[in-house]
Amino acid sequence: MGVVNVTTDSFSDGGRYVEADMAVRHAFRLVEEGADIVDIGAESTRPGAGAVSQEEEIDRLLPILRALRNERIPVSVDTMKPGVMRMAIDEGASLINDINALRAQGAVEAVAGSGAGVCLMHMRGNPATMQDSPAYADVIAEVRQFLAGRVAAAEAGGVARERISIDPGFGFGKTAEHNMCILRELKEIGALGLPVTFGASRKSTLGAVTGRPVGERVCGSVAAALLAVERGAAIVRVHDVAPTRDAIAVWLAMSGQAMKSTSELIRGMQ
Ligand code: HH2
Repeated sequence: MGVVNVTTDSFSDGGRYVEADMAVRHAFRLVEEGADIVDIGAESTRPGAGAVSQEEEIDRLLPILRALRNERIPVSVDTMKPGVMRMAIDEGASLINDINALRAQGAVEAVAGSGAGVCLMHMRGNPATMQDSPAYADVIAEVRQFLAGRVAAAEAGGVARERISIDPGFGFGKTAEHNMCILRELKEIGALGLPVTFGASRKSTLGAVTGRPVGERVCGSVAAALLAVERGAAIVRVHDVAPTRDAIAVWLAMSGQAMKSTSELIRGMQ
């Protein structure tokens, strides 16, 4: 899954693709590099980022969704707002990627009535406060329990299990130590029996490990994505598609496995 941030303030690429035509060009580039899904987000979730109104989010997303609609590119929309989810589904999005795991009022209903897939992510608190001293007795157990609860809520609201992916939320209300534990124990998240999405791309924990600023975290990001795939992730959400794809292709070839297409997974969800 390649990331297209249509925002002014995303931590790694804010402002670069805020014009619709640049965002569309970037989406095509990511597909050329080997992305099976493009994930388009119009509101940064960086700690302390400014809130974006529903109207603004729709204004940013709509021209991009329309431009990609007939291109047979599976599009994911990264949003927490039910109104934006409904618009995105109407405009042909295959997947709703919700860092808030459909907790907003009306979010389950917005997805339930459609054939779209949904990614339910764990986040402690909200983006404004999530990094204020996050603490867990057992981070894996708590993330698992939260995700199991959100899957149950989605299913009870009419979202078929086959349409759901889960994400432990690397960097969302977690210290670097928590994040490393999540990657180390990723199979425990997969043990819930649903496809796992994982996103560590360019995040600050990789900076803490490598000592590198955000623009120099490609190698660290590729290493994290590869470890996640090796530990069972079905979808890795990345900014640097080509190097990630190469790393996964080499690992699969060396271990005698074939590359799986996540677009097949998404089609299977519909
Ligand atoms: N991370 C970010 C945003 N959306 N969605 C899922 N499912 N998993 C993630 O780990 C995840 C996500 C944050 O990264 P980015 O979009 O690059 O930054 P920003 O939120 O500043 O736009």
